[in-house]
Amino acid sequence: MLFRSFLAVLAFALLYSFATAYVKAENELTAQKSHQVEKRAGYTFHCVPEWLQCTAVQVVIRILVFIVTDTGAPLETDLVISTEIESESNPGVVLWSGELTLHAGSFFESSQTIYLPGNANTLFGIIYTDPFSLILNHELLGRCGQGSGDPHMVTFDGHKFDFNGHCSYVLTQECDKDAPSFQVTADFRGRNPSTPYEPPTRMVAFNITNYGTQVIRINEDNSVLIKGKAFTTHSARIGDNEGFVSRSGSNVTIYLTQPSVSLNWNRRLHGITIGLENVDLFSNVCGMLGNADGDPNNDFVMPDGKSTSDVVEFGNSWAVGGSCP
Ligand SMILES: [Ca+2]
Repeated sequence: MLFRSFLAVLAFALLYSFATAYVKAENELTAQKSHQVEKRAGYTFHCVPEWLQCTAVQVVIRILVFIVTDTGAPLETDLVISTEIESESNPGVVLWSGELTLHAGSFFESSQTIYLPGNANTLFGIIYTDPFSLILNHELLGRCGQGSGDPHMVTFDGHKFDFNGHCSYVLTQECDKDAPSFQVTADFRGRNPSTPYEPPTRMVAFNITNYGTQVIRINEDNSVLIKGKAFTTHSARIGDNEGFVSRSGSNVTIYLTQPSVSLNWNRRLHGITIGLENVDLFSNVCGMLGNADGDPNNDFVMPDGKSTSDVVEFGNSWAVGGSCP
């Protein structure tokens, strides 16, 4: 009797966990505002790009494909979907084409990671699939800003400029100046160590803060502090669920969960890319990497809200107080 009860509880638990997982997937779909649903050939089809991440030379888009059959039964045969991603900035230009395969027996499947050439800043993916016709006309899911060398900066909206300051500067932050939920600052120093405050300069160290508290520090020697403590392993979590840090050679990769921001630092190139991976951040960030509203012509906004066309005035306006020699 006890054993039968146990079996019943186990069966219920399994059923419940399955139902929960399924509902969760549906909720995740609902949470994504960018998908459209097509119903063809007995299927309800969801195509949900999950996140976008940039590096200096390429864009990575991972696409999650969900499929729900009318009967609620899993797929009986493999389903191959032809997909193209088109540039919105250059309509008609196919950036990527390939096939996504949904395997028989699955309800939904996390799928393809796609590497696109070029820079994410002007890239809007439009995904067409066949045989489902137009499935998706999605918004850009992430924006990437970057700086490298002495330093050549590219804002989240693709505006390029050079700035040879020698202080610490706000690269990006939530626009609330008193207590931004996140802020990334960079220390700029001269390429010649004997004249650290003379151009040409480059980025050498970073602070990432959360509501004013330092979460990550990348030092000039590429050592990393997580909440003030030295990070000596290959990878580590930040707090309970605040993100992670990993290191490989001269690269440091950081991912913050709240808000969804990624950073890739390459000390050898003195290059950093910052990815805003949540559309809620678009138009809600400030700093040297601009406002991420999609318009490259309005990025030179200073902390007081005024615009300027002078790159020196713009850069200097984002200097961290007390950081200049
Ligand atoms: Ca802009």
